[in-house]
Amino acid sequence: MPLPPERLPDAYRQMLIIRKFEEAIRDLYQRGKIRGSFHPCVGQEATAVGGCWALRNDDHMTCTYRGHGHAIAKGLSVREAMAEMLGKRTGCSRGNGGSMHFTDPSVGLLGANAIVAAGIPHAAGAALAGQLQKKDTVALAFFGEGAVNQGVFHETLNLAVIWKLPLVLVCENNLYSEMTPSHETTSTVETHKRAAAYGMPAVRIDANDVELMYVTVEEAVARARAGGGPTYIEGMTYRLWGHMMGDPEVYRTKEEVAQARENEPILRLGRRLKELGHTDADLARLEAEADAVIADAAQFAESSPAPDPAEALEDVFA
Ligand SMILES: Cc1ncc(C[n+]2csc(CCOP(=O)(O)OP(=O)(O)O)c2C)c(N)n1
Repeated sequence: MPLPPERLPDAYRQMLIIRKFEEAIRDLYQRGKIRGSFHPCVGQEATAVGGCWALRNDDHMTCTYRGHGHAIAKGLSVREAMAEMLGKRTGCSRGNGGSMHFTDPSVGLLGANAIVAAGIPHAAGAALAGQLQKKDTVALAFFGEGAVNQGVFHETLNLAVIWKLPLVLVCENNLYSEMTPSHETTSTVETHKRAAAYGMPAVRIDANDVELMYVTVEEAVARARAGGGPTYIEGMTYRLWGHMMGDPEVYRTKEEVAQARENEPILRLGRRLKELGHTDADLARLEAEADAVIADAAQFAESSPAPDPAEALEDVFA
């Protein structure tokens, strides 16, 4: 089932919220209000929105350290996400996790993960749990193409087929693993061919097209829910900002990035909305609504208290 055209303005606003979230936290980082670094998803908003919008609230999702967009698209409150970035008690992980540990079980967000490929078996575990409990829930794992050389990637894909797990594997192929062009590290850069070798449906798509992303994931989710097992989707995209704050970006040219900007998902959805008859004023109104969400979240986060040092060990298991 395609994304109905009447939902496209909402998708545009949602992608803008994610883009503006990254812009706002870059500003806070530069003002010294966010410690450490973070990994922006600017340019990859369509994989997050198209992918997560095809899921139900009770479906599970895991994502990577580049996961702010995935988390927000799955339903994490923007206020809680912003507060987590600032290490505040009102953050989704009570200020203890930060950028790479966005988690909210109430919306099926099992967690972002800093370990390359680690979210893949976690999602498979959630899929297995749903299967054993005879629920019709599905789990989706987002990961980068750098994950395909990790052992757990292969172990999980193998078992997912054998056990017919209700699992959707979404590889966001942005051509670079951290700061290394993927063809320098990966023998089969068309990663869906690896997945196909395990015996599951595997496709490669233009994932900067949010409608295509949505319909592809939606079909995979429907198959998984009906007992048809896992699907692999390799979504071709591009990271417009550096790998992390402070990345000198010496591994790619400015011309390459400028060219990629012509193909970025928000610009493309804006063009599509205009083809459908939406006006510049309509798009400006959606952008103003996104700005308001971010301003509210920033105000909430900045005015929230820091965690009390006495709480430091409260969520520690052992
Ligand atoms: C197991 C493991 N090895 C190494 C690293 C260091 N590391 C951080 S990001 C990264 C590259 C990941 O590339 P990719 O999966 O393509 O994701 P992208 O950064 O492009 O989103 C590496 C090797 C890590 N976090 N985890």
